Amino acid sequence: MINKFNEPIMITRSLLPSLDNFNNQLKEIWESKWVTNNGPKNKELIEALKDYLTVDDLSLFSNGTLGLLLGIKSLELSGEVITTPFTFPATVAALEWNGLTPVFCDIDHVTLNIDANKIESLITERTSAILGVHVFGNPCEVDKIQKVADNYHLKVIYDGAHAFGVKLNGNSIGKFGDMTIFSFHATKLFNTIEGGAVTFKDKTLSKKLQLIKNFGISGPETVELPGINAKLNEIQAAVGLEVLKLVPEERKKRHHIKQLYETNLKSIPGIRILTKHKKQESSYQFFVIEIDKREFGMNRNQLHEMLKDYNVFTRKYFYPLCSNFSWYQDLPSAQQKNLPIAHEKVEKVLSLPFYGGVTNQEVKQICDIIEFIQTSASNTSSE
Ligand code: T4K
Repeated sequence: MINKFNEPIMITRSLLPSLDNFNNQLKEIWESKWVTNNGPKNKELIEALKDYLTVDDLSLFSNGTLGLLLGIKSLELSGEVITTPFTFPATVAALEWNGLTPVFCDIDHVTLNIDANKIESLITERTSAILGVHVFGNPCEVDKIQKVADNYHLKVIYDGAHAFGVKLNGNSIGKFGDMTIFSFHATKLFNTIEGGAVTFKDKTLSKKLQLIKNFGISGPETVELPGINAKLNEIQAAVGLEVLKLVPEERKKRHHIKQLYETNLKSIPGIRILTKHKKQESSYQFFVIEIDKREFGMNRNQLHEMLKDYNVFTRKYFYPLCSNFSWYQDLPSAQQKNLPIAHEKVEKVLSLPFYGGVTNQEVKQICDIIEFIQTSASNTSSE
């Protein structure tokens, strides 16, 4: 028998600065009395993130979803956008709120990203863009996607909510396509509690994004476009400035945890570990496994439930598929027969607890529990 944990082990825990350091930031903000509307902490964070992400420019938002929604708005798209069904609801909601129709494309069976080879067959006269998601921080096939987009004059947007700090062949992930969106939610390795950023290729978008997230206001008496309020406030920016200092150490810890998981899980039958591309710098955002029911002896849902008995809380990201939302039931691209890989994978994938605060002992115990569950399941099925 394996012992259960005394305290729940969650999928993640927010990376937060020391209260002393945060209080120093707060003191400066209080003294300045400038608490929002593109203040000094926003400006400082933009510079720090440009440096960290090695991008020329970026725009901060109150959360990743609004970054995506308004980023798409700024590109003035119309008609249909080809995207993945295997993502967080925010991706597809951003299209919906822009009056765009998602066209769901099946996913790659290894990376779980949009299958770049299947995009072209979905292009119609109404297609205006491709919206890829770097799922679990693993980059889409950016070169192939760009080639298709160039051939058909389509925009390329990447939802990089999980891809903070990812590099591909040494290039920042924020430099691919026309636009990339990052999430700085409390569950992300780099966080501003709630927050997000947009990086973009077209330099003129810098001003447009600034306007769009600030009611379209460009001066005390000038409104240039119909905008909205999606600003990151100074306190969120201050959290970001402090959390960014913790990121290198947190990444090292997560790298170690990832290796520990890999070592301890690799010999358990029926587990595939989702790995990164060879020439990729990881975001260390998730640690994800795939369960093969036949080899493992039980399915992903059963494992997910059994782990709860041991006080281990895993997540079935991204179940359910976005194409299964009731409001898409009449879309041809949302039909199950068109998305076989997405339907298969969404039943198999499980995200395990992954954050710098998990101890070696805890990782080892989680792996022992999974192994114990697997051995018991295969003994039962062979009886
Ligand atoms: N695109 C993609 C592909 C995304 O995955 C997301 C968000 C977005 C766009 C939109 O970005 P944002 O608008 O959120 O910036 C979480 C996050 O809320 C969400 O940001 C994230 N993706 C998604 C994958 O995960 P939940 O509903 O699973 O989170 P929740 O509240 O269950 O928290 C998970 C665990 O995190 C808890 O068990 C404990 C820990 N936690 C959570 C919170 C809220 C903390 O330690 N502290 C906290 O404050 O969605």
